Amino acid sequence: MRSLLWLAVVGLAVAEDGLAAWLRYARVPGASRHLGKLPSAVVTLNATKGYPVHTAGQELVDGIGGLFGKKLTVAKSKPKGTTATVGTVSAYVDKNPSAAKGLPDLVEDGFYLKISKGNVLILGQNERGALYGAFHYLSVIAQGNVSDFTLTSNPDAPVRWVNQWDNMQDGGTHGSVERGYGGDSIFFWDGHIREDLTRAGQYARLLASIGINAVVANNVNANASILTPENMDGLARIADVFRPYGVQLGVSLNFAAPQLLGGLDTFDPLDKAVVNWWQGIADNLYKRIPDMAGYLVKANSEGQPGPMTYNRTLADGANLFARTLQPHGGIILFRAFVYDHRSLNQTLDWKADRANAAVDYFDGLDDKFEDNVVIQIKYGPIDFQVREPVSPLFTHLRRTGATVELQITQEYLGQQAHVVYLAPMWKELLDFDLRVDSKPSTLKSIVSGKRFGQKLTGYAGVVNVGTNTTWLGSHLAMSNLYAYGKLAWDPEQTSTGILKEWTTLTFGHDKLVHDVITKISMESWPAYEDYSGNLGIQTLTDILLGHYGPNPGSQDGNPWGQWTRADDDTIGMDRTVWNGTGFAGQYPPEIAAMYENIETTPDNLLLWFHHVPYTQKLKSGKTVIQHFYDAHYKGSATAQTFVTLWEKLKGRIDKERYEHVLFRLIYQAGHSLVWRDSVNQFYFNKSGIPDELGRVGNHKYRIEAEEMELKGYKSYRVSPFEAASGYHCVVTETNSTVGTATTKLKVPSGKYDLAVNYYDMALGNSTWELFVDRKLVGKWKGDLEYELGRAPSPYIDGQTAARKTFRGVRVKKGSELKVVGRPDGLEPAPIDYISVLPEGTVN
Ligand code: GCV
Repeated sequence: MRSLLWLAVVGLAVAEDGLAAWLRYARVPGASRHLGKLPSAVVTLNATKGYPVHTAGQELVDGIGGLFGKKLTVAKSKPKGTTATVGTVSAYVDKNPSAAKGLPDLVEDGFYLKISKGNVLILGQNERGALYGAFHYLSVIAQGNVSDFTLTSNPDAPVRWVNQWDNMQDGGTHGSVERGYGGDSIFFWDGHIREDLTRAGQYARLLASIGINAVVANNVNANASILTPENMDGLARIADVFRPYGVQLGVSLNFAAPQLLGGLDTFDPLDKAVVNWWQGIADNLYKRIPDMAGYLVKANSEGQPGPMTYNRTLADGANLFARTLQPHGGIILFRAFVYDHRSLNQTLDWKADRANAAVDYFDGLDDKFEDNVVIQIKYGPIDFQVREPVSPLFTHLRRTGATVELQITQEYLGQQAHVVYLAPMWKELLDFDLRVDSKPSTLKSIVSGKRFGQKLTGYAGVVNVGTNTTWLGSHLAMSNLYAYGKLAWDPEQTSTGILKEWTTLTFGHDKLVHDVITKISMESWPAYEDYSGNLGIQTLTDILLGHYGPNPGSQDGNPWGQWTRADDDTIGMDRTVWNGTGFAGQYPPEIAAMYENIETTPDNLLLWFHHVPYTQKLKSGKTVIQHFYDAHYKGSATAQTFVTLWEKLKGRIDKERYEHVLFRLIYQAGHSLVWRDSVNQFYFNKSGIPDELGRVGNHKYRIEAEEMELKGYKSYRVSPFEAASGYHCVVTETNSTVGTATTKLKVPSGKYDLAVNYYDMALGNSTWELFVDRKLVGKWKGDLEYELGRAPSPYIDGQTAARKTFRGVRVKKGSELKVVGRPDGLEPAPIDYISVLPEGTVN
């Protein structure tokens, strides 16, 4: 009876809503065969409740209990039988002085594992390292490996932080988590720190299991009110729930806080009153949180205040905070994402270039920063695009340490409504050799501190989890968070190796499950690049609104500097030194020379560095425009296969997660076609150059809604034009009129897949019904704004365009096809077109 109860508890603990992510501790196949190779008791050295060694002991008990059904006891000293001993090296050596010689050198947070005949020794350089070791051991046995081994594992870099862009209250510029697609903030609510921080503690647990040592909880676009005494108390509560996992808290600051909150008439970083004010803040924070990690600061960028407001340098700004942190041992991550969108003029200045900004602003400052300043640099010079060259700023900081900022939340990369496994992209960036002084200088060697010898370097990942039980809004997106932690610990790990581990821990051991997830994941970034933006032109998303759907025209003609400079004949940014913005010259000479020359620039960055005619030939022999057309067809075709691949897993994983992922993959498949058609139509109209294969603009299976017989519906011209097939859709005549669009089918009798392209705006939940010969084929609701976490939009555009497909519908020649749309709120049940596709065809 007791074991039944135990199983029930384990079963509940691993309810497959995603909350446990990769820490499910689900029963290992054939678990009972391995019991003899596992410890029978846990011994925790130097374990104080609320600190990592104590947590490690608990995790070992829970983990081995869940994975193998073996119930362990916890002891302070060695009981009889096999044991798992966990603690710091120093605590171990205190008890066993003679063992010291045999132990390896560990760096901060490193761990040592020795598994022998059921006895497990887990030692950390510090308490956090001991917990990392315990998680590592549990991960290994969860993957079914119970054999003996010894391992010394040290992190590649000391800074392994995550940033949350959580606003203090809902209704910030982009909701409660800026660029977050997994629900509200787990930390803040209504201007305060949440009372219930259970999820924050669970988040810390996940992060600790992948080696992350600090979380900045509030948005870099910081609200000064984070520093009120009440909110500082709240921050201390967050630090309290992080501490058992060895995760430290960091805080984002608003540079103007002395004025906004402190009542001073200035925030000049060299003003004595300002310095004193910030010192008071640091002292007050550390009084409450003695182990606080430090600060994160975004200054003089996108409207944020900073030192340049007072003609001070960025170093003056960073050092102000650094000095106030020094007595407390904190560090400051100072962001290099500095640019002035008010000064960028595309029309008047051919040489204007946002990409130049970071190196320009940091020029000459390398030796001006205090030792506890780290410069946090986005991987590319613009903004988390689907493909960017590595930021050249990494090569300009040799004395000051740098962290590379990666984005786990898929702001420009499908917002978790599209599956995009990012590890392959990050690996490419980390492996890129920047050839400083003509010597090997991979990005990973720079951010590990090995190349230039700085002490404080590493990784910062923008994660933006929310209250959704899936954390990020999508089960598959969690492989990105897992991979981020793994690469920050050891960038030599492979994308497929990491994925394999994650899949086993998240979905189990079934080979087919592994094959399918590997294939989908490994094809996902190339596919997304293919159907969004090619040849280094950037993501081609709507950069003025949600950064989600296609809108190539939005890139140009504004001061945001993500320009493509596309006109009727040519496209691309000329970033050469000889004729362009000079950006290529910011790299060390070998790399500069490669990018300066069109012949040696890789095709995938051609339009990043060069302005060329659409007819420019690539190394593949194709023209730029034909490559665009082909890539968009290829990428969207790949996205269709994700659905059929996933469907093979029906019954092989739990229904809850199977359905959740399937829903998203079907949506992605439809939206990839929206991307394909919008981008292709846009460049076809601009260039006037037809697709050699005659696909663009020719959709033989399509019936345009505006050409059907309309009752209660009217034709509506869509903007941007390319977001609608035939540039038009239909909308109901009023907000309360039911619309019908009817047509007689001309196709031969048979079975068809019927696909309806419609728009799901965030203004209501319209419903649609599809009939063939008055028989209901199916109905659906426009509620994607609730079903998907992606940025909602109130417009009929590429963000809201979606597709609903009904497979295998029998129709006759002459059948009546009818869609009935019922508007809701301000959403007028818009329909773009209906495709009548021979079964299995996607178009
Ligand atoms: C937090 C981009 C994003 C902004 C973000 C900014 C940054 O511009 O769209 O939401 O602001 O980067 O990284 O600071």
